[in-house]
Amino acid sequence: MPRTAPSRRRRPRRAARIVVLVASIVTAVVAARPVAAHRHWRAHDAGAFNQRPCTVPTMDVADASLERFMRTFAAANAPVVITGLRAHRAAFREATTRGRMLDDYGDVKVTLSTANTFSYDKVVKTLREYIENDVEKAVEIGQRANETLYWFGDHVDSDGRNVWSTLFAEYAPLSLVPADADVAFSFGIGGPMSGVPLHVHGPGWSETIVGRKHWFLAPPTPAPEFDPNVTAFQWASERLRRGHNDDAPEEMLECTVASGEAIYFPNDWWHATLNLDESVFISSFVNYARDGEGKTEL
Ligand SMILES: O=C(O)CCC(=O)C(=O)O
Repeated sequence: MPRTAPSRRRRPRRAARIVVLVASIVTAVVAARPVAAHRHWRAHDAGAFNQRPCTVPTMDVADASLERFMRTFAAANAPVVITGLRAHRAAFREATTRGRMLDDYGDVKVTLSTANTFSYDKVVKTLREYIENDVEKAVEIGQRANETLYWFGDHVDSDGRNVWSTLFAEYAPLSLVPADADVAFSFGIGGPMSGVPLHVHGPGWSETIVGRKHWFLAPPTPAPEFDPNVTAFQWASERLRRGHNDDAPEEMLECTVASGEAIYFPNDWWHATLNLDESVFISSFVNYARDGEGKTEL
């Protein structure tokens, strides 16, 4: 009897076992390999802007009702900051971590505006390029507004789809928004000292989800004087250095709106914004023409 026959029959099984073993080792090694962990959004030392007093009236969400807001602030066309929202926003914060934005939306093309008042130019990049190149770098004094890119507001793709509707569905509207009002959301991410110079439009809310956003607000008249081609950071820094207020004497209100806070910007009020940290935020532009009940329990 040839002695080689049995071993030839066993060899394929042994080879298969070796293949399975190698495959399991490779799988285990790949699984154990640390996934490139994404860092968190970063806080920033905003210098003199770390400690600005808030001159806008504030109200805790627990004391706020739609009726009280409409009577006290909407009817008077006056701004207000709502505090105490952070505990209600854990899920939305989780959906908008730096890692989730990169993993879930990194390849989505976003339309960026230049950071001047009239947002003259638009630049399209992937969200990953924007986060890793633009948000990463704090805006500096002397940086030109038309070379400073900012993402908020423009969220409809060229084919008319809104890839952000899934994310927006996770954001429960504020209770101070009437249930039957027309609401348009505008979501954004900004790097340290980015923002928008003075401009006006209809009323709405801006909630800071992550980071801090400093707001400047002035009533519709008199219109403040400003250079629309200077970044919000440069304008705000020069204003601070001058001892402020020659642009809109005594009328310019300021407040840092931190994570879990929302500001109401009334119709036609001038406003400028300055993100102090890497910040995530969402605005709700509201048609307050129609009255109604608040939407949620927030
Ligand atoms: O969030 C910002 O920085 C700008 C918000 C704003 O002013 C707007 O949406 O018009």
